[in-house]
Formats: sequence, C-alpha cells, structure tokens
Amino acid sequence: MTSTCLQPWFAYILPRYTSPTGIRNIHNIINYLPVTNPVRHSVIRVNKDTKPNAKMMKLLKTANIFRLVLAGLLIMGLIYLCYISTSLRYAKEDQRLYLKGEREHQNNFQWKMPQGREREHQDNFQLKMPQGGERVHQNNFQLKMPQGLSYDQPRVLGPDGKGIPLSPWLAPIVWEGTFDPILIDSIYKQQNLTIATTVFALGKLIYLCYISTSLRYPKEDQKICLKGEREHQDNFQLQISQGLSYNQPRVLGPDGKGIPLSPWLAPIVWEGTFDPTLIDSIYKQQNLTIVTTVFALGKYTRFLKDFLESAEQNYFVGFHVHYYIFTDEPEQVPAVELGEGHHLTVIKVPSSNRWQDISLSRMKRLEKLLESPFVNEADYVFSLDVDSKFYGRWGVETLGRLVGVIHAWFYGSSREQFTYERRPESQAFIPYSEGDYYYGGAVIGGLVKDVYQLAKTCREQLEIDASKSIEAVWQEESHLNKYFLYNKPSKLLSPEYLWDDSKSKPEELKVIRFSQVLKNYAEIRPNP
Ligand code: UD2
Repeated sequence: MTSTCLQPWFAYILPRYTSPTGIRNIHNIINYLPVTNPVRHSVIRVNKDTKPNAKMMKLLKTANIFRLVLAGLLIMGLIYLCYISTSLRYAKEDQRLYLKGEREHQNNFQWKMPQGREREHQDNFQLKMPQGGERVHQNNFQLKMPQGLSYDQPRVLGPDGKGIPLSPWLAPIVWEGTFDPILIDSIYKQQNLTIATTVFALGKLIYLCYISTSLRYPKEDQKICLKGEREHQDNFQLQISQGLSYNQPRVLGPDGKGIPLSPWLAPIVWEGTFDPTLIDSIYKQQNLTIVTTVFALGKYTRFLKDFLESAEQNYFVGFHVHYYIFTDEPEQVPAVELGEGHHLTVIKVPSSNRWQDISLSRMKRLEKLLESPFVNEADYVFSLDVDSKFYGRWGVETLGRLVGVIHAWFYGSSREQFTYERRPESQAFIPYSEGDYYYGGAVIGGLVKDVYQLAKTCREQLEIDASKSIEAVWQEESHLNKYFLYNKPSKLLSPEYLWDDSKSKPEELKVIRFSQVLKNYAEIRPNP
C-alpha cells in the first residue's frame, strides 16, 4: 500500500478527482509529494482503494473554491501583464504622457497632467457640471493696480479734439455716438434691473433719511447688496431678441481708423487702445490661468511647431497658460521649449475623413473638455486655429467674459455681404437684415462658463442641423456667428488678432498679432 499526505494547500489541483477512479489519480499525483510534512494533523491518508468519504468531499469542495479564486487571480494577472506590455509599446515620447502623466520636461515640454490615466478615456468625459465656471473670483475681477506704477497719463481727448472712448485699461468711456440707444436698451431691458440712485440735495435732512432707511433694511438684504452675491450682478449676458432693427455697427470710422467700441459698449481692442504696462500690472495680481485649445488632426500637425514657437514669444508671456493639443498623432507634437508658467497637454482624439467634420467637432470637444475637472485651474479659455502664427503681443487685453474676433476679410463689408448661413432650414440662419460683424471661427474666448455655454449651444445646433442633413455654409463658424449675434461678446478683438498672411497689411492696421499662414488646402485636407 502506498500512502502519503495530502494537504489543503495543495488540494486546489484535485477537484476533478471526485470519483473512485479519481482517487487513483490522486494516488498517482501524491506519489510525487514529500512523504513527510510538518502539518501532519491536516492529512488525509489515501491509497488505490480509498473511496471518497464525507471528509474528503468537504476537502474537495474547499479545493474547488481555492481553484476558482486562484484562476480569477491568474486572469487578472494576465490582463495586467497585457496592459503593461501595451503601454511599453507606446512611442517613447508620449507613452507616459497618456498612461502615467506628470512627466515634466519631456522633450522640453513641461507635461503637467492633471489626471494621468484618464488620458485613455479622453473621448469619454462624462462629467456634467462645468467645473471651471465655479471659481468664485472669475466674476469678481477687480481692476486693482499696485501703488507707484509708472505709466503715461491717459488722455480724454484725442489729437483731433474728439473724446477718446476707451481708458488704457479698456474700460469704455461713454460719449454721444459711442453706443446705439435702441440696441443697448433692448439688451438691458431683458435683465429686469433695479438702479439704486442716491441724491444729496437738501443737506442733512436728506442724508439722515438715507441713513435711517438703510439701517431699517433687513440684515440679509444688506449683505446681499454689499457682497455682490446676487447672482445676476456679475453675469449679465448681452442678449438681444431676434428681429431687432438697428444700424449695422462700423469697424472703421470716417477717418479710416479702427472704432474702439461696439454699439453695446464692448471694447474693440486695437493697438493704441490699451497701455500694456498698466493692463499687465492689473491682471498680474489675479494669478490667472488661460487654457488654450488647439486642434491639429491629420496633416495639420505640421502647423504646430510654428504655432507653439511663436506663441511662446508672444502669447500671454509671464502669465499661466495651459495648452491642450487635440490630435490623432501625438508623436507628431513637436518639442518646443515652454516659458515659465506655460504647460502643455496632448489629448489623443480620432480624426475624420472630412475636414468639415474635424472643424465642427471642435465645439463638442471643447464642451467636453470644459466639463472635465482637468480645467479646474482655468480662469479663461481660448480656442485657436492651428494653421496660424503669432507675430505680435497677444496678452491680457484680450480677456473678457465672452470674446470674439472680427474676421480679416469682412470688416469693410455690409451685413448683407457677410457669409452667414442664409437658409432658414439651418439653425445657423441669419436674415439679410440682421448682423453686427462677421466673426472668425479661428478665435473663441472668454470665461470658462461662457465659452462652455457657447460651445454647448453650437454643438446642439450643429446636431439639429445634422439630423436634418443640412450643414451650415461655414460649419461651426456659421453657428458661432449666430450665437454672437444674439449673445453679444463683451469684448471684441480687431482684425489685428486674426489676420491672413495672404493679405497685405492695410494702413488701418498698426500691427498684426496673429495670422493665418498660407496653406495648400488641396494638399493638407483629407477631402476636397
Ligand atoms: C475657417 C475658420 C475656421 C473654421 C472653418 C470652418 C478662420 C480664420 N478660420 O477656416 O476657424 O471656422 O472656417 O469651416 O476663421 N483642422 C485640422 N485638420 C484638418 C482640418 C481642420 O486639425 O484636416 C482644424 C485645425 O485646427 C484648423 C481648423 O480645424 O485650424 C479649421 O480648419 P481650416 O483652417 O482648414 O478651416 P478654414 O481655413 O476654412
């Protein structure tokens, strides 16, 4: 008789030996086991003729559970190994960017990944709340400057003796002719405003009445007024209803110079309207971060080098910038040395075989990015076309609640000539009788929550059009123009901020700051 010991820790290999025949097999196996074992008390003695008894069946049951657990662990281990080996096959330059994040100075980039592994789910941002818009100070910027700053005294009258309509920190100075009463009344009518007005006319008597009235106010109301917590106080959106009739605003005055205020008193930023020293000093105190999205899919990755290098010379120098580069080819993102406080994150997205789809899908991706916690750091957002280059300063003078740029090709055109979408079936439809400016789709900017609202609305409108098999004449740019017509930007950038290299510089433009580079559409686009 051959006997030996069978221990529970080894029992996991035995569950199939539940029949008398199986016992023989057990016997064969245990022949290879050590004859002595320290855990003698847990042994079951078996030989060729052993029949399974209750104790053995219990052991075999336990063994079954062991086997399942171990098999599970084994499978998980295999999955993990596959995962690791896949990540090791990633291009060296970007594997850690996607999978691990946080690599600083990789190829001279300062890779700052807010969340590492979420890169894999970059197309699946599911968070519902626009996070960035919740930063309290976003709507409470105060234009404070440090004492002792030296800068030129602002003038009130220009050399022609006319009133200057903008302060050097870009606050509108209201003169007759700077605004359109019909338009501005219509905008503010919708806000249901109350204007508190104090008048000191009869000396002490009135003053005492005022004081005693204010003391009788319930404490809660006082706090609301004094702390500026009434939600709408800082969130006026410059909306108008469709069909309002008013004169088309002009971009150039009769003297051929750029007009610095829109008829709803939004500053239009031209060279000479702001003092860079003063405005930098004011915004420096806010510790701002400007998130900047750039899309480079397919052959458009070739524009990234010039874009980034020129941006690093001109774009928010000295302020915090976080570029988000959306591309289908992360390995094509060039190594560009970033300045202090500038960071770059690459997000891999699938491309499309229609350039129109690439261009318009930017709204959806922008919306999703702004929903994600990645941009919690952001105060302002800009979305910029990649086939462009910076030639001059682009700084904090461009910051505003909602910012659009006046298109280089249309600033001298009448509203009937604008290439708005004219088919009423499209959600982007604008009738010939309406329109302020033609805005370029290459630049969208503003506070996180305002840009989020814009992107979301445009994406929804694009989807409605798609469901009716209609595509607006200039894709998302058409929808953007519709949005800006009825939700007016609070700041406008002159064509200095979106020129075109194929156009020579006209006299009215003192500087070109950002311009579309020359490109062969047929060669770089995936379709004609
Ligand atoms: C105009 C607008 C552009 C957009 C487009 C809509 C200006 C100066 N440009 O430019 O913002 O509204 O009309 O039709 O206002 N892209 C790729 N890969 C591609 C194709 C496009 O990455 O294969 C991205 C890239 O970021 C590019 C942007 O989409 O900058 C717009 O495409 P475009 O420049 O070819 O469009 P374009 O010149 O008609």
